[in-house]
Parts: sequence; structure tokens; C-alpha cells
Amino acid sequence: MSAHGDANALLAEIAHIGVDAERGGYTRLVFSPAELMLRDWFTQQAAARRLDVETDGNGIMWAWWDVPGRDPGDRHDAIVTGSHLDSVPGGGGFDGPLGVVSALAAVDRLRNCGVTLRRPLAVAVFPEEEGSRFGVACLGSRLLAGAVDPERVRRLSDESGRSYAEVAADAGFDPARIGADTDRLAEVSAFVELHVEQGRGLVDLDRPVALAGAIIAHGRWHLRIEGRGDHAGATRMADRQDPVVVAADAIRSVRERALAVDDARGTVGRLKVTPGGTNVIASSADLWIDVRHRSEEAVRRIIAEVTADAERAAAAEGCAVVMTEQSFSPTVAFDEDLRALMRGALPGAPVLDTGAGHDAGVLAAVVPTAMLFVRNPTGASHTPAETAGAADVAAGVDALTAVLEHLLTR
Ligand code: HGY
Ligand code: MN
Ligand code: MN
Ligand code: MN
Repeated sequence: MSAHGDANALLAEIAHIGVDAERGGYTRLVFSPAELMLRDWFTQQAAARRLDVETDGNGIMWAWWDVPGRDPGDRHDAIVTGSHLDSVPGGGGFDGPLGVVSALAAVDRLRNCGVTLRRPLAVAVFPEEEGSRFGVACLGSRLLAGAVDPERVRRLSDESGRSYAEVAADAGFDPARIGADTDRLAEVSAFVELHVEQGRGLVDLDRPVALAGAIIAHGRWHLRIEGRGDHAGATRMADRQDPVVVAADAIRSVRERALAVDDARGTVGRLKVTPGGTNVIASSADLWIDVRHRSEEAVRRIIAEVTADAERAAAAEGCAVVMTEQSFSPTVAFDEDLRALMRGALPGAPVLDTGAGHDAGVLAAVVPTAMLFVRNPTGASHTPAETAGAADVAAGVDALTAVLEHLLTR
């Protein structure tokens, strides 16, 4: 077994997987060759730690450390930790993997100190947390929590038009079992996710580790704009129905409507123009919108205003628009009791809210859930600039180990 108890060394082992030479950073889309390599690596690492590894019908990996002497099937009061291995396009190397490697390192530490488990421990890896391939964030944890219709999931398609079911089948999973394994939640008595901080809260506090307080509400929408394709030179301006002009108005509206609400966040990070020729008036345009705010009502109000603005711009241009909600997560306040329990192991740890969504945010609706954040000196994330210092990574493993020991032995 490699890199015993050392999350930095474990990260170094996967640093070459999914490097995106064109964008910089990493592109590790769910069920892509890069993410499947990471899954294989995780399976080897877990097996080397004598964990019983399995992948359920949702594509979630579970690496189990069972209570000695207990029936292996009896996992009714398990503690689960873990995160995701998929990334955004051109993302950093810590968002997701840090939680997974820290969990493996914590298992080493717990074994080293001869802990006697009173309940099972699982390290979990959730697929499609970023929603970068199929559009719905936290897809795996939503399936586990029963928070998304499995039939809808099977039909989701990626940029190339391939469905989740097809891609999952190619990766060796049985699409018919998507959504089948919701009974696992009955086994989980707490879920704790460690994650690199996506922001500068710990930098400003000059602390290595924090507990999570809340995740602000966030949603994703797809705006489809239908125009009329034509020749860039042969078409008079007055005769055009140009969807890209409507897209420009919609993008500006996302910015203005978010700025008008205190501390709301509105982003268009992805735009597609079809067919995409310099001398071609587009026939259609697609843009994907991400809106976030502490108040669910504010998020919904902003997207309603953006929709109305887009409809006005489309009417003026003779285009048609369709706004479709892809996923929505209400504001999540993490479990106070669990956090208080964790404080026993982490006296004085600060509590920070976050604007980033996580699998823990989905699972918090169905099981006691908590998060640990590890300082990110740049505060940047979803970019190659995302980072965490070696000492803080080690402090994160110390904290996770202390919390897990506390939870596993009480
Ligand atoms: O989008 C998010 O907030 C998360 O990083 N998936
Ligand atoms: Mn993440
Ligand atoms: Mn992310
Ligand atoms: Mn021509």
C-alpha cells in the first residue's frame, strides 16, 4: 500500500491523471477515461487497505471497513466519509479528490492507532458531482437521496448526445440499476465530507481547517434561443432573427439582475452557438445559467427576471426562447448536533458558510451531515489556481481522523 496516511503523497500519485493541456488544470468528466482511471486507482488503494470495495447501481463507490465480529451485511449505523473524483473542465486538482485521499489517509491513521470500531466506516466516491457532463449537479448523491428521477437520469445526454445510460453501460454499470440503491441510506448514521475551501474564509482567519455552517441556495438553468440561420453577407440587418443577439442580452441580464440583489451570484460560464461559422448568422444559441443566493426565493426571483428579459429580447428579434431548470438546491444548514459532536474533536474550529455546492449538501436532507474545509491559499476554485498547502492538507487529515474516531467509537 502506497503513501500510508499521507494525503499529499496520495494526491501526487494521481496528479498526472486527466491533465488538460489545452485548458490547463484537469478535465475529469464522469465515466471519462480519466475518471475511470481514478476509480481504478481508488479501488486499488481501498483494497490495499483491506476495505471491501463495491460500486452500486448509481455508480457510487463504497469502500467498507466493517466492525470485526459483526455480520458484514450489517452496516445499519455506518459513518460515511468521502467526496467526488470528477471535475469541471480545466478545474483544480483538489476539488473532490482532496476529500477522497484524506479519507484514505484517515483510515491509515485510525488503523495505526488501533481504533476498535463500534460501527462500520465507508469511504464513498460520488459520480457527477460537478454536473459537467450531464448538466445536473450532484447527480450521484441525488440518486442516493432519491432527489432525482432515475428515469430522467437515464435520458440525460452529454455534449455528444450520448445518454447517461449508454455512457454508464460502456463504463460497465447496468443502467437498469440506476436509482435502485436508495436503501443504503438506512445504513448511514452520519456523512462527513472534507473539501478544499472554495473561497478565502480560512485565509482571512489564518486557520487551516473549518467546519461548514451552511451552503447557499443555488440552481442551474438552460436557456435555448431559436433564431433563423442565414448568410452573414446576404442578409440585411432588418431581416435578421439572430439568436446570439438575444443571448448577449440574456447574459447581460444575468449580471445586472444578480448585482441588483445583495450578495447574489449569477454566472453564464457556458455558451454554444449553432452552427458556429464566422460568416453564418446562427440558427440557435444555448447558454447555461448558474444563480446562487442565501435565499431560495431570491434565486427564483432573479431567474424569473432573467427569463422575462430574455423573452422581451427574443420578441424584439423575432426569436423564441425556452428556459429549463436543470437542478436546484435549497439553502442547506448542516446538522448542529453533529457539528457539536465534531467540535469535541476539533475545539475552537471556526464555522464557515459556503457558496459552493457539495454532495454533502444533498445528503444533508436525508442523513446527519457535516463538512470540513481545508484552507486554499488562493481561495480560487474551478480553475488551475485552486490549491492547498501540504501542512494544511495534513491538518485536514488530522481533523478528519479525530472526527471519525470520535464518531466511530462512541
Ligand atoms: O458548483 C459547485 O458549487 C460545486 O463545486 N459543484
Ligand atoms: Mn467539489
Ligand atoms: Mn466543484
Ligand atoms: Mn459562401
